[in-house]
Amino acid sequence: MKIGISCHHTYGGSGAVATELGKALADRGHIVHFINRSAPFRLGTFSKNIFYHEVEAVHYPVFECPFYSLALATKIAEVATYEKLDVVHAHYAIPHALSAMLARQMLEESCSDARCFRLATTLHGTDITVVGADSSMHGAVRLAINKSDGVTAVSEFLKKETVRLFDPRGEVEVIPNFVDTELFYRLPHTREIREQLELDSEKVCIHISNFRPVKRIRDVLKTFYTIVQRVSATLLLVGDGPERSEAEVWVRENGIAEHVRFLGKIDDIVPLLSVSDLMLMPSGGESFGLAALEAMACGVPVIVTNMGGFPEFIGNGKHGFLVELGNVGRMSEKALELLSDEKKWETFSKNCVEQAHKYHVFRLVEQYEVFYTRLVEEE
Ligand code: GMT
Repeated sequence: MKIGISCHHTYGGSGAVATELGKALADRGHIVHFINRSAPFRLGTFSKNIFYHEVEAVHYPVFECPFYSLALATKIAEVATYEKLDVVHAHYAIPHALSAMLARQMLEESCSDARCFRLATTLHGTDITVVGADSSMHGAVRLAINKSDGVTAVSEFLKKETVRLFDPRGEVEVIPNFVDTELFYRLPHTREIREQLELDSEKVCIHISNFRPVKRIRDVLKTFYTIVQRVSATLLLVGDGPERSEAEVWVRENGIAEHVRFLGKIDDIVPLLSVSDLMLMPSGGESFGLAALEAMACGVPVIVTNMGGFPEFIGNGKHGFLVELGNVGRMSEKALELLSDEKKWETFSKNCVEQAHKYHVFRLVEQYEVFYTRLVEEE
């Protein structure tokens, strides 16, 4: 098949999922065209069957801001025509699915017998739970969902939220996030990485996110604060975003700065996960939580909240612990339980790897292939 993919190129789960899916489809012989503002952060170097088309929105003094969504629609229409795309897969209802919808109208307008692509939309979370819930965007998200030929959500939780908030006309299929366990595994030799991070024999906690309020960085820091009072530990903070500066102030004011490393945005997180003993992810409403699955693939147990998509793939007392939102006391108690019991940690770590294998990219890419085939055959 010839598949166009449009996604956010920035550091985050949806871009990672879209890019890894594109790469896996290309490996299986499909031709994949990324149509984006910038190359997605995990795309890497040239690879057979993958093409990248950059969308440039015009900067003109009369316009207050460039019309990216319109430029994207025009580019999708162009690529669909010249490359004869079977499917355009939009990751996020807005702007990608809306732009693809508009692209389709452009094609219908320009040539009535043009063979048009089918529109697949994957909902990742924020477009439903935050943006779509805002009245200014609600109608746009609903239209994008209803005009897509097929819609997937990354968890049962997100599917339920979509149905509750938008009452879509068609079915929403759940295809969960996935991980390539051939790339995400615990590296056996970590001495050099530990040296680079100036780690001694202490326990290592990790948090990876875009530091948005939903990630509750303050809960990460408070949990770690209690941990480091009891055991020798370092916290690796990977990523960047609006709450980072405040977090830097907090660790200084609370006297734990020497135990916390702000590493910024790092694409290859496997070496960091390989030296980690525990992931802290106390988010308030994660539609899936890809970073947790990637940590589990590297044998890192997780402390997460008991909400959103987490309970669908993380077993409480098996792969880590699911704790009520904001209960940092319980989070640190459970973290310490794991960090101070080697045998228990080993069992959890093994369970995590086994669980991550159930979400191997090979399995999930097949589900996407079946989904695309159905859309094309339904035409
Ligand atoms: O979590 C973020 O803020 C990034 C966001 C994105 O758009 O990249 O992640 C969303 O999509 C991921 C991939 O499907 C999910 O694993 C994340 O849980 C989801 N984030 C939220 O729901 C907050």
